[in-house]
Amino acid sequence: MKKNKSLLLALAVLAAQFAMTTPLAAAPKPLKIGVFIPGVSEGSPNYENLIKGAQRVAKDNPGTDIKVFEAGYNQAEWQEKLTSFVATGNYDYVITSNPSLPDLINVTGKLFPKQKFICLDGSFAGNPNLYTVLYNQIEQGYITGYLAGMLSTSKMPGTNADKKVGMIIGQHYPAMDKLIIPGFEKGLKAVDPAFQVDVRVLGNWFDATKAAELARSMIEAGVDVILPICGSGSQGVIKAAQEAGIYLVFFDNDEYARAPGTILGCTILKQEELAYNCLKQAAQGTLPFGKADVVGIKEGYVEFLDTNPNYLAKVPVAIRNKLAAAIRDIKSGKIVLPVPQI
Ligand code: RBF
Repeated sequence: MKKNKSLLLALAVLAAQFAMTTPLAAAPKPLKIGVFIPGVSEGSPNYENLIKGAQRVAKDNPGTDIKVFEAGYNQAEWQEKLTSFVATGNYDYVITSNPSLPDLINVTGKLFPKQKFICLDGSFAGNPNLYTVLYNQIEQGYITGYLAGMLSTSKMPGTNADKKVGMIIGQHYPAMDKLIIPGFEKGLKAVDPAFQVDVRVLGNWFDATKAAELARSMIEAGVDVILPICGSGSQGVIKAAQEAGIYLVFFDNDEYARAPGTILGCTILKQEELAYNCLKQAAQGTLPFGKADVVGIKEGYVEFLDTNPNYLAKVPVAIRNKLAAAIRDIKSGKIVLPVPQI
């Protein structure tokens, strides 16, 4: 008995020494995450990938609770819905993605001064409870425009001599007008300064029938490549492009499989990765709340998908080589595309 006691004592001393000298990695703690979707996730890859990023964190941190709230398409209701979501939630972090959200967070945040927010695809510095990350969409636009211009001036079937390509956008907003459109134009003009962009506004992020009509009228006017940025409305653009035998380039996500041979390029945002990394850092106490970051090609969060079989099969090698060179030039700093204040 005595022997057992002293053995136990020795073991306890050893265990205590081990605990003091060996810093064990902190076990991942369960989190309460609120995902606020300003719209509807289905058909909008940035939202779908935001949810996936949060779900990956939940896998790493067992016991984590995720609530996803879709605020719908009526933007006039978003402020009130954000406030109600935060009020009921008791979340460690509310994560969202949209350029218009920092302004709403600044209002709602005043009512809940302990709530931490993370906003991707948006930018605001100086709120100690908010961390934002903006994508360098000048780079994203440039790469996509450079490809669109080269496709449009190629001898590929369905193209014409007009130096005209199109965009169908959900609506105008500062990131669209100061980053995406100027970046796209810059890429086009790197192919030929005569290029013009025909920009049509859908007026929402879902109406595929109207998006198809806009695409048809553009195609009649001589557009042979279109970049749709209109959420689930893009399905209508795909239909019209397939009917007419023209080409599409896409933003945000790997969309090649939706229209093989029609969609000839995707410049994606690594939104799932970014959401995951931000939440992990927040949980570890290292996310710099109050700061506004920008990430682009160099940081690995904007990427052109150049190994897809549809891209390799359809896009001539001379075009692919030029695009690869432009991407290398952005990475090396030979082409600099800084992001202005939005
Ligand atoms: N993009 C989508 O794919 N789906 C949407 O429902 C959507 N809604 C938006 C609402 C507002 C008010 C703003 C400013 C942008 C919206 N976007 C939407 C665009 C999105 O933030 C991003 O700019 C594009 O997806 C291009 O990366």
